[in-house]
Amino acid sequence: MLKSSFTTCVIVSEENKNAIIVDADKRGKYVVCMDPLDGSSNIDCLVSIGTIFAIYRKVSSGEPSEKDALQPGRNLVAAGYALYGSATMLVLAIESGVNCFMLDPAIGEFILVDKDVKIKKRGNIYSLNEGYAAYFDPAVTEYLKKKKFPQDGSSPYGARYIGSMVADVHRTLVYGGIFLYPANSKSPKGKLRLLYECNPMAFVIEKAGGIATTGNQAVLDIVPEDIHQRAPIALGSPDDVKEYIDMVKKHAAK
Ligand code: P6P
Repeated sequence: MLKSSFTTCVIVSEENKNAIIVDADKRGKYVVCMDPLDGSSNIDCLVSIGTIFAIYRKVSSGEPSEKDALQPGRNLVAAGYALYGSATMLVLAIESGVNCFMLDPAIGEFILVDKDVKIKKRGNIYSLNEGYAAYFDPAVTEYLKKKKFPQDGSSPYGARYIGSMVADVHRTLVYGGIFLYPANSKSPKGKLRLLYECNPMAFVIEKAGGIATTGNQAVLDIVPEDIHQRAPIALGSPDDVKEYIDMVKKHAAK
């Protein structure tokens, strides 16, 4: 579909080892990085899954190549996802903000249902796979302890983890809180892919007023070196992510 849209010249997909270079007679000016069906391991149990996309302009001169996809997320023109859940929702982030479109199957059209979406300043949900707790960095362990056993008289956070990034990020966008897939001793770069998972979701969350960090730097500032490279990520409500960043800094200072 993208090739026949005459708008793209390079396509990076989670499903393809190498970037797809569009035939010269069908080329356009955009570079698209995508995860066509993220969370597909959840299909058999009917958990929500999704498609994630990130769109850049080709900025280099000459023949398109895989290198045209190695741009920092700051260069994104647009990004977003389609969530296939109890309804089908298209979430599109552009420079001016985030808009949500729900599919109305009766008319086969996507209807604008949430305009200029902004994430809560602080939520009360944390979301990560605690099955890796044995391998967590001390900063992650202490951050989680603070969420579960707050010492300031506040209520503990709720724990929610679906294991499908599009569903976990959409819940975070709508309800607030923090989603994390941090690095750990078994996965020093985390698991999620920078170009077609971390960057597009970071772009959506930042355009909605949230923060997306590796713990040490903004995800969107990473200059990619490989189209399938991984990156650690913590994203969501600004106050929640700032608290996490402060915890990482505290442990880095030790
Ligand atoms: P884990 C799904 O396989 C996926 O790529 C993301 O959608 C999801 O956030 C993550 O992996 C889940 O990974 O290690 O918690 O099973």
